[in-house]
This record gives sequence, structure tokens and C-alpha cells, in this order.
Amino acid sequence: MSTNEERIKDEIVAFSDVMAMEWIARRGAEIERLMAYYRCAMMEIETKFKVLDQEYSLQHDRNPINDIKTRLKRMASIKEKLERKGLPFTMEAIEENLNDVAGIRVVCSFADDVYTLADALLKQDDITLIKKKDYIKAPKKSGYRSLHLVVAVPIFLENEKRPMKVEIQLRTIAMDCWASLEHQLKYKKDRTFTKAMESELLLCAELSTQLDEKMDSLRAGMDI
Ligand code: 0O2
Repeated sequence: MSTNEERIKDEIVAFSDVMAMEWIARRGAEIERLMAYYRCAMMEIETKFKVLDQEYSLQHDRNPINDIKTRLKRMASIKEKLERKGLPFTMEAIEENLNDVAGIRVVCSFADDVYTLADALLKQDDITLIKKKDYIKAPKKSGYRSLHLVVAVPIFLENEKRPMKVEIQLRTIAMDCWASLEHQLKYKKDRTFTKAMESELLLCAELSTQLDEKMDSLRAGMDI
């Protein structure tokens, strides 16, 4: 685990913009505090999913979660997103307007597990749903599929209970495989991405949907 000072230095190195570097250096302690709160919120949500996975495995003798990944958005991406939305690069703007500073990706075994887990999380009385985007029922033009939830979860500090936003992406192994490879192919800086490649990727997305459907019907057939 890196120290606060190391993390702030790391953030500064990620910037080419002198003004942003100065802003981060000046507000180091404040930024580190906010990021620590987001990290705690992420841990809360991760634990909730781990508990649901354990409970499900006791009841059904299989694990609905294949993998959980967490990530905190880098300051450089935070600044870029605020600029894109025409918002100032301030602590208040970050907290008020960005939903995905803390992100957690839950990779599920079967498509039905995505909805079972989402429903089980949203039923918990300390969770508030802020936004839901179902890119499984309505995939993106690119072919991207996932269920996105933005929730608020309270973190309990010494003298305060603080609701923090976390973006949750729930998807199957096939959806995750497609999204990871598409991301690698599409965002290679020195390569052009053609329309034909886009169509091929869309075809791969359709194949991944068929794979999920087949796997889910096998699971249903085995009654597990
Ligand atoms: P990272 O590091 O992956 O998180 P918002 O203002 O946040 O509600 P936004 O930003 O349009 O609206 O959110 P959207 O489109 O619902 O979800 C954005 C995130 O979904 C992306 O995060 C990706 O993780 C994922 N995503 C969305 N579309 C695609 C796609 O076509 N391909 C892949 N591979 N992933 C996608 P970021 O911002 O890219 O960063």
C-alpha cells in the first residue's frame, strides 16, 4: 500500500498541465481525504457483494460472482471529464457531478446472476439507487453490454456518517471479455480503427450474447 504522499506524487506525475499540477499539490491533503472516502465506499460495496456471493453459494452450491475489480478514477481523468461537462475542476464539482470516481466491476457467472445480485444489493436498506442504465436489455451502439448502477452508500467516520457515490458495472464473463478486448483494440493511440473493424466487433458482441443465452439455458436446464 502506497503512502498518501506517494499517491499524490503519482497523481501529479500523470499531468502535463502545470495549473492542474499546482492545484493538486496545493490541495493534496483534501484530495487524499476525498479519495480515501471513495476508497472506503468501494470497500463497503465490494464486501456486500462478497457476502451475497457467500450466501448464494451456501444456498445453491455455486458462486454467482466470478471476479470483482475495483478502481479509483485518476485525477487526470477526473479533470478531463469535468472539462467535457463544462464544469470547474474543484472538489465540490467532483463530488456533486461525477458518479464514477469510485468504480466496481462485478463479473458474474451467468446473465441471470447479474439481475439477482443487483436486486439483492438494491434491497439493502443502506443503499440508495441514484441511477440505473441497463445496457444488457438495450446494448450500446458499439455492442457494449453491462448493467450500470450508481448508488450511494454511507461510510461511518469517527464523527460523521457520509453517503458516497459508487458506480457498479455488473456483467457476465462473456460481456467482460468483449468489453476488455474492444477497449484494447479501440483505444490504441497509434492505430486507426475502421468501420469494418467496428462491424466485426458488433458481430463479436452478438456472438457473446448467444454464448450467454446458451449458458443460461444450460444452467436453467440443470436447475442450478
Ligand atoms: P473507466 O475507467 O472504464 O471507468 P455518466 O456521466 O458517468 O453517467 P457516461 O460516462 O456516459 O455517463 O457513462 P456510461 O457510458 O454509462 O459508462 C461509461 C463506462 O462504461 C466507461 O467508463 C466504460 O467502463 C464502460 N463503457 C461504456 N461504453 C463502452 C463501450 O462501448 N466499450 C467499452 N469497452 N466500455 C464501455 P470510462 O469512462 O471509459 O472509464
